[in-house]
Amino acid sequence: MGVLLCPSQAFVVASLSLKFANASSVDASPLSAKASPTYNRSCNLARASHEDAASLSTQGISFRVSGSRRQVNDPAGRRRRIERGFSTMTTFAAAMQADVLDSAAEVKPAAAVGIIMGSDSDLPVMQSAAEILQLFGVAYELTVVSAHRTPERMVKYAQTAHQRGLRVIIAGAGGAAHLPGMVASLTPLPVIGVPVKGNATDGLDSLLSIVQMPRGIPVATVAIQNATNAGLLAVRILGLSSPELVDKMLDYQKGLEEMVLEKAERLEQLGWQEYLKQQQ
Ligand code: RP5
Repeated sequence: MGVLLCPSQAFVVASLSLKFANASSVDASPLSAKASPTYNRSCNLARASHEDAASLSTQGISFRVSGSRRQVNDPAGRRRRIERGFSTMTTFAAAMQADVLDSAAEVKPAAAVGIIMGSDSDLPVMQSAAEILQLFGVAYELTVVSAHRTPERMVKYAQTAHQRGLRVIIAGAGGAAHLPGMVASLTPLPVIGVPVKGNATDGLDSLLSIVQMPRGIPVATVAIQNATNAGLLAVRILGLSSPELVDKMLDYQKGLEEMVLEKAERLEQLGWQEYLKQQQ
């Protein structure tokens, strides 16, 4: 059994296979965990700066987490600290009796991108943005926020987004597509708008609603239905502070190039009639 502690609850986990953002995790040894700012965030220890601290006690064992350091006192009062960033909770498992959450093994990294849409009917289009973020390993959240049907929810979402750690918002909407623009007016974050094609028109209504923003409130608008590009643009924005994402983007672009070159070669070999026939 391994243990991950959050201030309000203690998680007992079968083995310390805990995952943290940035793929940082874990010692192999049971009952040890890596404390990191992300860990702290995951636990709501502190929307917290690196140095914020939280503590709790369980059956006489007290824990203090402060940034990337952790001290563990066992019941006998012996203090343990292994090294900056690590603690070993050797006496902890036996003492645990607090909330047991099996899902603790699935500690989610904080979302960097918020994907929102005016209706669940937009989801078949907006899922492409989520797929891209998954491909690049970018943490995201996804939900429905309607500018017209849930205006108060929209205001709250947009005004708190940057405080919650989001760095980019992707907003999709169809018809009178006011969501991206209104969200952009309420947040300092970059907003990427996805015009969704409705049933009544070809999507031009959504495109113009999203793209024709007044000076001062930009929305980066992608093509109608093109949530894929919204995801890719979000990755590129995040790449400004992540060399790893830049490398992944270069790989992705290389993949596109190879795909096209392969198609061109095949087309040239087969001739266009046979190529088309084989595509059907
Ligand atoms: C917009 O109205 C939504 O973004 C959606 O594209 C459109 C239709 O919504 P539903 O009637 O399908 O919920 O606000």
